[in-house]
Amino acid sequence: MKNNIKAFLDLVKERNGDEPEFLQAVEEVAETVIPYIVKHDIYYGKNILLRMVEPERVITFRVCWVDDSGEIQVNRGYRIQMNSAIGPYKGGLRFHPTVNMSILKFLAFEQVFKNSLTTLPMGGGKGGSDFDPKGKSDNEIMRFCHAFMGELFRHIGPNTDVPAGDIGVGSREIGFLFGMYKKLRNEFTGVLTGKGMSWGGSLIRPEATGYGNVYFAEKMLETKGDNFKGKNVVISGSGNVAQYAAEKVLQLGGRVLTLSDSSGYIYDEAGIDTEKLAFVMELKNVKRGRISEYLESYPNATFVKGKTPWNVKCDVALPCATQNELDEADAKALVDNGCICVSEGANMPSTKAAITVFHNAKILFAPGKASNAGGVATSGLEMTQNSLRFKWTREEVNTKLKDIMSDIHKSCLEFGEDEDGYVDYVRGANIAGFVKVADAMLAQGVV
Ligand code: NDP
Ligand code: 2IT
Repeated sequence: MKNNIKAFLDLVKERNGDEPEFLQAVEEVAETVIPYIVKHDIYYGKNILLRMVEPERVITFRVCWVDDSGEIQVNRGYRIQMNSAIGPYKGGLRFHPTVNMSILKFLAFEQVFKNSLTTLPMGGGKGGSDFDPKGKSDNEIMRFCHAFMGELFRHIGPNTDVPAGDIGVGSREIGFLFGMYKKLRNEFTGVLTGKGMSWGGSLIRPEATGYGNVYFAEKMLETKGDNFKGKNVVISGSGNVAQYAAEKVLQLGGRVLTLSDSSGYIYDEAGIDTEKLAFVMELKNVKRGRISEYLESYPNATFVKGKTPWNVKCDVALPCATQNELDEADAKALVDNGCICVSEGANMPSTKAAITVFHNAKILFAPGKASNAGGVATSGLEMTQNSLRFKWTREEVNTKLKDIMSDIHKSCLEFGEDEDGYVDYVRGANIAGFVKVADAMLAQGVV
């Protein structure tokens, strides 16, 4: 078995040697899925995983725009159309200076498995740009988004590829992107998700990733007869996912102790309650400020510059910022401090060594492709509502989201339960995600 995995990974490395994040994501999948393939004749010998690591299509393009001082700026745009076996390509757009081929291929690859887990008919894709939205005016953001869509519109469509938000792309950016798509195509369609409520958006989509992550964590705690009541929760990030994860934790009776951004984290021993969270939402979403400014209103909190919050003692940890933000030493600190549950809101926030620490300590650990799937699942529900030309209520969407998170949890148990009863959610999510896509690929032949 080890040889099979090694031979496969050697080949993938040979072809993608300069893409460390992509290789990291592939390695995690290969180690859990190849043993399953070897045991199942219908998948064995068909090079299915090898087909799945090769994007169906990669698009890169130039994005030129004029900044407020009149200078011409040049950025790079991307869309990775990874796998369309079970539905149109679907996945977010990330605008961040660190965006490159490796980051987007890892995200697109994860998205294929995640979307398969949602039970909805969505293939996997991801895109974005190395554009840095920080410090840009609204007009600059608009000009960039319009320029970006000026090329992307050729490659997407409601039945082809449906982008959405990710880091640096929220409702403001989706609005500008949608406006340009509509102008160029002269049609009003559900080509993007995360749209505003008056022009095709779905209720609960803004909340969905954070809420879904907490619903998933709740399901994990339930397997131990436990829940969020009175739990101390450490959260990283302070963007879309972190904010709504915090909101749901508070609603379920937990205490939120930390939030962060790329400058450091705030620790509020008294707890970040509903009022303080409303302040954070205003600070981050409207004023577009830094999390350290929390102290100007709540001086009893502390700001720890340049650090992640994993040394803060907690019961539950929700990494909701970015990839590889939680390493082996952080994982050891969490376990030593009594943390019983880690549920990833971000994509691949835990390093491979960190996951090994969680598994060895036999604590509850959910990989992002399962626990953060609520966002894209609700995007799928937005697509359904667009096709129906209809709008569901908050309660209807929220109930569907909860049911989907519960179904994903069940799929993880089906494929991830060890003999001693411990659930390896990584194995469970990878195999459950793989099976549906692989079956579709087999049915469709070598294309
Ligand atoms: P936002 O842009 O709203 O927020 C991102 C947050 O993470 C900010 O607080 C940001 O801080 C922080 N962050 C970003 N990059 C880094 C970094 N390199 N180091 C430390 N902190 C960083 O994005 P989202 O909340 O939407 O996304 C967060 C994570 O969740 C990502 O991994 C994304 O892929 C994942 N995700 C998002 C979904 C969605 O629906 N939005 C769905 C599923 C997963 P700063 O402001 O300083 O950059
Ligand atoms: O990583 C993700 O799942 C997202 N950024 C959301 C994708 C989507 O299409 O809603």
